[in-house]
Amino acid sequence: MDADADVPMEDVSDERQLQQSYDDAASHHSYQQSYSLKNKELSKSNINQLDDWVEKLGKCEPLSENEVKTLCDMAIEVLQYEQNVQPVSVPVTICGDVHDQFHDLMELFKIGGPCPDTNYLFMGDYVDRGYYSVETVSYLVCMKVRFPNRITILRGNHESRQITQVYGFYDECLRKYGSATVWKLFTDLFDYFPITALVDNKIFCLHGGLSPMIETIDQVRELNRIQEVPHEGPMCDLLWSDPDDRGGWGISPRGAGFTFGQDISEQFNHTNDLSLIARAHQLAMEGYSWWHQEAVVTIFSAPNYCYRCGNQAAIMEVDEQHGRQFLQYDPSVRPGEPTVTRKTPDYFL
Ligand SMILES: [Mn+2]
Repeated sequence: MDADADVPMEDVSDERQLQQSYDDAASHHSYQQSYSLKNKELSKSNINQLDDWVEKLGKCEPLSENEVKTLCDMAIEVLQYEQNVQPVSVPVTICGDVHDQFHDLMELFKIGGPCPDTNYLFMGDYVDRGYYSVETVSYLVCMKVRFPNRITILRGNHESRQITQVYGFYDECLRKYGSATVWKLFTDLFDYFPITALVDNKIFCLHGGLSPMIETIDQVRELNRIQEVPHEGPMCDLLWSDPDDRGGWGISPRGAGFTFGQDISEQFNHTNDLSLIARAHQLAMEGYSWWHQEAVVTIFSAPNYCYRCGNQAAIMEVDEQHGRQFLQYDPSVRPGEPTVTRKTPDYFL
């Protein structure tokens, strides 16, 4: 079942003109500049400020517009030097769609362990669908700036100007800030998010899936990612595609990206010496689902998606020996809501 199947197709075909203007705006950025800032240490005052923001956001209180501006400036300093295929070391805990279920994100950090004690890799879709996009994305970006080597945040298909205007983030910014300024700050920042990660050269992680225009991981490295998510082409496919039971490439019912079969996954993993493709983007009732005889795994980390799907969420721990363990969890108990008996998370290989 598609994560987006319960709503009208995210058809972006009518917005090419809008796309062009974003492309123009983004094209002057060159992220592969000098690395002089890469290892810049956070000052004590920056650390204090970030810790204050994390504490405030932890109570689900949004930052002020000025604070968001400062945060996004700091985040660009970090993210512009990350790569299209961001290298990540083990151990790491890999997470799928969070959307804007802020309280469930707090539950995720309880289940998986607090950052930076646990290393995290999030595979996109932090905004849209619910009520706390602002708090959720602010929190994750704060953690990224505070602990840049402990948390990786990839771009999902919802980290886009067009999609967020339809599915909630834009309206939420207007509601909470009275203008679109914060929406613009964050959507400009999304252009800098890495689009894929490579865990210990063996697990290729991305939001959507494969592209018929990408045979090797080096081809992903050659893309210019600092732009709005295009409507077609390799960068679009990486954020939109889905695995399928049918072999070969297929037309995606989403209107963007492709479906890809087991033959495609096996070839890609063989060509690139991979053990696994980890991706998100689709609802999984148990929080994760295997595809293509374990060549591909879907991880979905938004329990009871949209507050009504009744699914469990999961995250995948990868240890130093590349052992994998899924941790499943149910929706968090929210203040004011009736307390329900919560299942103990299942731990298994
Ligand atoms: Mn998605």
